[in-house]
Amino acid sequence: MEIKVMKRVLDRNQDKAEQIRALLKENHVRMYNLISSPGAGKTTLLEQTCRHLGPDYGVGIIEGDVYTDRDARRLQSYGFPIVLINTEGGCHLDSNSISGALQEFNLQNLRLLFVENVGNLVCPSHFDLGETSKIAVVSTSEGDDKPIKYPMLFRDARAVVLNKMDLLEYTDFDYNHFISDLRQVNPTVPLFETSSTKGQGLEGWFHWLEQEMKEQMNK
Ligand SMILES: Nc1nc2c(ncn2[C@@H]2O[C@H](COP(=O)(O)OP(=O)(O)OP(=O)(O)O)[C@@H](O)[C@H]2O)c(=O)[nH]1
Ligand SMILES: [Mg+2]
Repeated sequence: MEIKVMKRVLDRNQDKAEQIRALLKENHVRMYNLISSPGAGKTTLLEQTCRHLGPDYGVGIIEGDVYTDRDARRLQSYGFPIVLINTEGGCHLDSNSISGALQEFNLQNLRLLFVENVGNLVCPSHFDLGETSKIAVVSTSEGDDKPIKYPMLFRDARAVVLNKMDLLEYTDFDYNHFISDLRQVNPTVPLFETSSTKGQGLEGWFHWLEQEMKEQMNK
């Protein structure tokens, strides 16, 4: 019985996600769904990315947070439209809430929409938001075993950011182990090794994003 209920929830979510994907495509907007465990550095990465792209790039942000507006406030100063979704205890965003949030944007002014999902490596991976791509963010202080323990996200991700590289030497994170597990789960996904607080290693991420946007223009 419970399984049937869950299937209905996921089916409904999937239908709405497909509608969102079509709407975004029609408006030439790419939507990136950032997923990580709490504190891996999603907001910090977004701060750096917003700073790099500048206010005229056509960026929008949907900030998913359980209760607070703290991350949305951190991102406010970059001058991009931000819509906050408080899940009130929910461990992930769903396509219905994204659909509501999209009505707050003028899609014709947007090229790139970032979604910061709720900090969680499991639930957000199961809910398609209609995104163009999922981005997995993981950090060295979480341990090197995440790709194998949470393969769904790493399998689906179009890019992986390994953040907090500045802390590598203070942890027991085994870099080779991480790479070998990641490649087992996803042999080809681009990997960016960054320190978002120190601003290191971000050029590759920025370059990849810009290439993605160029691809969009050529479509
Ligand atoms: N040393 C170090 N700290 C970082 C780095 N990136 C983020 N942090 C710190 O890690 C903490 C969490 O970063 P956030 O960007 O808020 O992480 P988040 O993934 O948005 O967290 P939630 O929204 O709670 O899931 C903050 O204190 C950041 O300053 C990094 O590359 N190196
Ligand atoms: Mg955050």
